[in-house]
Amino acid sequence: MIRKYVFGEPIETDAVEIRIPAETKAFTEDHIRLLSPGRQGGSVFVCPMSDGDRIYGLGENVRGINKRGWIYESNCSDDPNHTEEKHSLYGAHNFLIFEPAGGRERFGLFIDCGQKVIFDCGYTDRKQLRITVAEGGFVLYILENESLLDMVHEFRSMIGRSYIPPKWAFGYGQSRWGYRSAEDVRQIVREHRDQGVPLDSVYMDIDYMERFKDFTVDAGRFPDFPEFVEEMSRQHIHLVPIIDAGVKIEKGYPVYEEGLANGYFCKNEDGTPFVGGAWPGRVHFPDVLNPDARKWFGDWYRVLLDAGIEGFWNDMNEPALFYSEAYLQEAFRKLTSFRTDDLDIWKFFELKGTVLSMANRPEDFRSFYHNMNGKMIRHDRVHNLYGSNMTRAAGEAFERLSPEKRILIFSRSSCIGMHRCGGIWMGDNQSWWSHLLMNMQMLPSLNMCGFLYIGADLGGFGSDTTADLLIRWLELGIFTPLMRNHSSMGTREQEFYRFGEPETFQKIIGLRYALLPYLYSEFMKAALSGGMMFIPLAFVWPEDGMAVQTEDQLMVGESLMIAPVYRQNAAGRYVYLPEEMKLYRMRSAQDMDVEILEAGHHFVRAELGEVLIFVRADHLVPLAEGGQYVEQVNTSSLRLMHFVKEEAVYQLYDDDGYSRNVELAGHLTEIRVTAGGGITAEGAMPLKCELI
Ligand code: MIG
Repeated sequence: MIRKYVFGEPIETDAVEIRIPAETKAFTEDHIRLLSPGRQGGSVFVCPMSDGDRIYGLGENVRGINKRGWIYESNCSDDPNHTEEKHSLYGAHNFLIFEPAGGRERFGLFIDCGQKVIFDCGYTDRKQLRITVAEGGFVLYILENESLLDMVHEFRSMIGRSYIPPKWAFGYGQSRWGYRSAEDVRQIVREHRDQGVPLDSVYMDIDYMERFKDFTVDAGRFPDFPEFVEEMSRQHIHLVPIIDAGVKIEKGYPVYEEGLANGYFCKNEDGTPFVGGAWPGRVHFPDVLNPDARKWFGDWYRVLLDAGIEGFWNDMNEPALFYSEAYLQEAFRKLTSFRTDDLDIWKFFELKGTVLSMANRPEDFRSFYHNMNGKMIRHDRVHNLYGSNMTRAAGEAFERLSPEKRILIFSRSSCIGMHRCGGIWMGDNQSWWSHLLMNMQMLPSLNMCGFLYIGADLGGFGSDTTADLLIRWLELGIFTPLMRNHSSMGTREQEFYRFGEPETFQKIIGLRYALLPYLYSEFMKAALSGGMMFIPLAFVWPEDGMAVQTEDQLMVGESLMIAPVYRQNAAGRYVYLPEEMKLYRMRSAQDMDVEILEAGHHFVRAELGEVLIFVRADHLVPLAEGGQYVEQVNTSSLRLMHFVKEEAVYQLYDDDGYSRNVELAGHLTEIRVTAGGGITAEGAMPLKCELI
């Protein structure tokens, strides 16, 4: 059951795909009360909370799966320090489910708008959920449903099918900010292939461009780029270049010239293009909220598609603003004035602040405009839609330019709605053990909001990693659809071959490739049915008080539960089993030991390099032989991890890995195992199976 309420005059976000008639009577919900339908200061909703009430959702954010006890802000931010006290990261995901401890009714809530929204989940008052929508119109949806999982399905049916990448994008990717030349890339590929560590993609960060100009490739460092793309593709490697939001201001640079001539950049109040600072220096921001400008910007991806590129990542699209030209000038003036000042401590702080607070100033975000169908809309009203629409520009262009084949695209900034045209990565995390846990806890919240193709920088982006952190992180990363090792310039090098134990990496990453038939099936089934791939235990065992509190284990798809180790020097961890399960302790796809564990609390041994996979009763996990790249994985000969008490049935999904039309290309095989060990496989594809 979905009810829709319109407040003021909302700006269309295109987040919701189905037509839902708006309620004609005033807002009168039992669950949540409208405190002030204010204009200035926004609208405020409140909902009392009792002990044990929980809040799920809100997508990309810090802290646990249950969001209660902190205050979150949907305000897309370029903040590379994801510490616990932060309120916003790169995304704005305004969907939550309120799950009462007892008596009252569960409800879901989605606030559809592009301006700032504050979710005070019991921070100001422990007994109150308080939601404030900043000034401007918005649409509020209230959902009711039988269970948490049904509620997610209902929400997802509103917002439409999640983005589906090409299958190769489920392979392992190596990335680093700082690969400067074709030779750098060749070396990475050589190391992986020589040492038998599977690899499908190498990412190209801003270093590949000619002075950070979008849609250029530095000809000195990447001579004959199309030939290089071809050379890589012969080795089954996909190059994935980055695209930034800001377009360099430079006479003669065609992206700049065209954008300027057509008025496709964001504008100041006086109609001149807004000038900001980003990697290329002074930039204009393409007005991707204007449909014509969006199409124009998207068409530029063709330059790289024509060179043979099949995947992209979109960065700096919150948008990240190093400075605005206006503030820069003001800062210069101020700094000069300090020269003659006596600079007491307060003045000194002001001097420091003048420079240190230059980036991402709210005032600057209120100073420029978008042209939305002829109307000038101030940026802060639609701030949270900007990155989404940059990625939408790409997604829509790919549908035109590559109508048959799926193209990989994922974004840093996002908003609900963008889940239909791209995935996301979780941005600039750090090589901290706590961020491994944060990575895990973000996964289900993102799935709830429609984002299925997701992953974090494995090993950590900022700070120096260690071999054990990278290995433990990969032990989680082998389950995430986007599996990429990425790190920042200036940090310790993080490719597997920097650590002198190639076999460990070969085995762990190899396990990912063996699990591919299962992971791809679960991803596709989640995409096609509007379900989740990463599911909190609370959603599966809602009556089990212990399961409900377990936030460091997850179901991955229908058959298996993971319990990653996220503490340094731990040789195992505590695991809670809501029911009897079969543990596969895996050192590789071939080397494992198996035991059945009863329901309850366990300390489970997991040495470095051992992955714990718990299989549910009457469930199967198909395992392939593996391969050096996705295309090499043979999905027609499978070993079955299984825990069969009566009978287990598994629907295996597969397709050609490329076709956009998955309805046509996709096929299911039903694998059935009976208690006696009988196996049958029925479906489109001939399949050989054996039990392990
Ligand atoms: O201001 O392109 O999140 O993945 O390596 C930093 C350089 C800009 C931020 C991205 C990161 C990328 C980096 N970028």
